Amino acid sequence: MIRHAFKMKLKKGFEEEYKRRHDALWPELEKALKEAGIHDYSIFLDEETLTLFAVQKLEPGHTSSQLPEHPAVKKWWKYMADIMDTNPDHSPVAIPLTEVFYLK
Ligand code: RM4
Repeated sequence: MIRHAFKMKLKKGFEEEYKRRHDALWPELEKALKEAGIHDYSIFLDEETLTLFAVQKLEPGHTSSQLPEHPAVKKWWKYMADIMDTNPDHSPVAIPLTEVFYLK
């Protein structure tokens, strides 16, 4: 089991909107993430810097590297692009983080 952590960046003024959209996460996106072997997925917001801290578990044999090709993911990224820092393909700018501590 891999624990994968990364950070993204929210645009100013969209704190409530970001939460609102995730409270209403599309079932098709949830299905795509779970079928790719992702679970226990949290995103926390640092309200001071607008850094979004994400941490997720990847099951052995996960296919998360194929998610950018999934139609639901592409659609979600396009939908979220107005409120996050994104790459030209609408994917969020996601910077991997290094684990330095873990208490099980
Ligand atoms: C985030 C971002 C991530 C996605 C989550 C569900 O805003 O788009 O890529 O995994 O939503």
